[in-house]
Amino acid sequence: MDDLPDHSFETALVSRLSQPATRLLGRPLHFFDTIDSTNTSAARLARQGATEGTVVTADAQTGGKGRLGRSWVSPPGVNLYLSVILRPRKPTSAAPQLSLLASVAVAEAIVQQTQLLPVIKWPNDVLVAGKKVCGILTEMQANGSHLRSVIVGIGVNINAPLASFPEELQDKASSLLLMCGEPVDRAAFTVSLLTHLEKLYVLWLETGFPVVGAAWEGYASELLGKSITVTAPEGVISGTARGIDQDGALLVETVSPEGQARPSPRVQRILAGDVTVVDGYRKTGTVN
Ligand code: BT5
Repeated sequence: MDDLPDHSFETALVSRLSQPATRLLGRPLHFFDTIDSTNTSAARLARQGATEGTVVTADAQTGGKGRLGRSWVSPPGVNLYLSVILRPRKPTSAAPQLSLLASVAVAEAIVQQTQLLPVIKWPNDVLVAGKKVCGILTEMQANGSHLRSVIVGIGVNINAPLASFPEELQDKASSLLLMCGEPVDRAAFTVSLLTHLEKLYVLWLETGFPVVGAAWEGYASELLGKSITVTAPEGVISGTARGIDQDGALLVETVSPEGQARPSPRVQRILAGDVTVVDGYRKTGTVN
C-alpha cells in the first residue's frame, strides 16, 4: 500500500490551474510521480517543439540537477520541482535575467503563502533566516545569437523535514515547513509561483529588465551595501555589494590595495561565483 503513488498533489494542482490563475504558464502541465530531472525532461520537450508555457513538474526527482554539475536533493511527497519552457525573442545574453526574475517570483510566492521573509542571495538562491529554501537552474537552447528556448528549473523545499536533507546540508538548507512551523499547501504554492512568474515574465517582455532588477534588489537588501567576499573563477574578490546590471552581473565596489598612493574605489562586474556576506545573514525569518 505504501508504495502506491500519492496523486493528491497532482489532482489539487490540476484543479487549481483549471481556474484561470495563469494564461500561459502550466498550459500544458506534465506531471510525473518520479522523474530523473524536470529540467532534462523539459529540455527534451523543448527540442521536440513544445510550446512556450509548458511546465514539467514531479513529485520526486532521482537526478535533480544544480548548477555546475552539482545535485539537488529531491525527496518525494514534500517539495516542488518544476521546470518551465520559455521562448522569449531575445539574445542569449538575456537568459541570466530570467534566473533573477524566477528568484523574485519565488520570493513573492513565499511572501504570499507564508509569514516568512525571503531573501535573495546572488545570483538566485532564495534563503529564509540564512538557509537555502530554493535553488534555480536556468538552461538555454540557442539559435545563433538568439534564444530558441530557456528552461527555468525551480526547486523549492516546501514541507521537507530536516531528516530529508543529508547531514552536510542540515545547517545550510531548510524548508518552508521548518521555518514557519506548519505545512504549506504545495498546490496553492505552485499556482502562486506560476502566477507571479507569469506576471513578471510578461512585464519583462514588455518593459525590459529595470522593473525586475529593482524587485530583485528589493529582496537582496541584506546583500546590498554590505561587505562581501566573492569566490569567483578569477579569484577571491572582497568589497561592497552595490547592485546588479542588465546582464545580472553583481557589481562590487573594491578599493585598490593599501600602500597605493591614492586608494581609488572601482566597480568590478562579477558574472559567476559564490558570495559570502562578511557579517552573515539575519537569523530570523518571519515578519513578526
Ligand atoms: C541550484 O544549484 O541551487 C539549482 C537547483 C535547481 C533545482 C531544480 S528542481 C527542478 C529543476 N530540475 C532540476 O533537475 N533542477 C531544477 P546550485 O546553486 O549549484 O546549488 C546546489 C547545491 O545546493 C548543492 O551542491 C547542495 O550544496 C545544495 N543543495 C542540494 N539540494 C538542496 C536542497 N534540496 N535544498 C537546499 N540546498 C540544496
